[in-house]
Amino acid sequence: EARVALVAGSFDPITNGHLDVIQRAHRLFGRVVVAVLVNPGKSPMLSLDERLAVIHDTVAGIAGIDVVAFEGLLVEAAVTHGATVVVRGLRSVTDYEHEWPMARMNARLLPGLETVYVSASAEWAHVSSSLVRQIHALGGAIDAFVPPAVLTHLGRRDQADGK
Ligand code: COD
Repeated sequence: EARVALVAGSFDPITNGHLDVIQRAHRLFGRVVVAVLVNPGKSPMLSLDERLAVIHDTVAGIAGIDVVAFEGLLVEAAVTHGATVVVRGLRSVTDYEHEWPMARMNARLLPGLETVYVSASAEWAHVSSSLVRQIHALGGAIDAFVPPAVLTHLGRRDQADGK
């Protein structure tokens, strides 16, 4: 029986690095739930609705990938959506140091929940949402780092703002 993999994050905005992790999780497990954290912290670039819409547009047409919002504990989202494995991307030793206690804690909170890591692709390992937000806020081009739907969405918003 196919396992459902949970790929959770703030996705503010989704980057090509995230998309790579989602596609690889899909290849490994066949079914993926992309879980978008409701509150991504201070000064979000995209609202929850925008982050959901952008990810929907990006994975549209790929059978077996669902996009949901979640609030509260990751383990609760896993239970709600029937996921038994969490897939995370690892860019660096620093990522691992941050990831290890989360993986162990999540397994304590939900026995049997496994965390699987995919190593970041060399092409995207330097890309993070926070750098993309910074570049965009300062007027730089982000099109090399994010799926096209991010740009479409930002373009629509600028139009609505009369920019
Ligand atoms: N290449 C490969 N992987 C990447 C890249 C890249 N360029 N960029 C990011 N990633 C990976 C990250 O390593 C991560 O695996 C994933 O993509 C998502 O990244 P982010 O930064 O968007 O999301 P995070 O790390 O901020 O998400 C954190 C969670 C939402 C998972 C976390 O806050 C959480 O679990 N919150 C719920 C509360 C909870 O349960 N807390 C207790 C946990 S023990």
